[in-house]
Amino acid sequence: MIKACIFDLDGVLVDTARYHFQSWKKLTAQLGFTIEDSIEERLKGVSRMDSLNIILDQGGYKATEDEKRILASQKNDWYLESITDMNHEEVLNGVQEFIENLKENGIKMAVGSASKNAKPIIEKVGIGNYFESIVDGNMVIKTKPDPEVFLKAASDLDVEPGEAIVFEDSYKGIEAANTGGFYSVGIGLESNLSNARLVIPNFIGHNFESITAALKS
Ligand code: B16
Ligand code: MG
Repeated sequence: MIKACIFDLDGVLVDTARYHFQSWKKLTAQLGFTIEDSIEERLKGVSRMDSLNIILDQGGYKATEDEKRILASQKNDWYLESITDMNHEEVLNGVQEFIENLKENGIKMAVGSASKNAKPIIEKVGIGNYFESIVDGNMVIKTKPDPEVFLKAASDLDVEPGEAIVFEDSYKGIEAANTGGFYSVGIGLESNLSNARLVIPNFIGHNFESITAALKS
């Protein structure tokens, strides 16, 4: 029996990916190289430092650990600047109706995100009241594909992984959900999320009943 839903943040509840990517592009421009748009998929759900390593690697840029800390912090400053005016309009289409339906069905809800900025973003877009727990990148040691972030959220909600659905937009996040023993639902393209138990393009037209029925079929 499904008692809870755990949501990734970026790419599932809100569209912050473009702000992350713009800030990374600004950083690489400063360092004197450009990154391909195709790299964006690889950065989904990946921690700030791991993302920086992927980007520097692509540009063939060697940096010391101290320089990396400065670069990651510079990127985060630009990112925070760009999300200053985020508001409810940036909640992805169909999300508000979906979480409202879960609430009506008595389903517990949590967020499990790699982002260290998850809490202020959720408050800014005005959906904080729906979630009993927000587990962010500051609260875990192991990053996705390790299931720690989702296991912590399930424990906060007092449910077993087998009683919860995880919604994720990244391959690594789906892997984390599967390893943790959760039902995994991918948000996006089947071709990027082939490891998910179910893939939907977005939440438009979905409710608790339609998702649980699709997971059982
Ligand atoms: P921050 P999610 C992830 O969020 C993003 O997908 C990823 O692109 C970003 O690098 C990561 O958060 C860390 O974010 O720099 O704000 O700590 O998809 O796990 O909600
Ligand atoms: Mg995501």
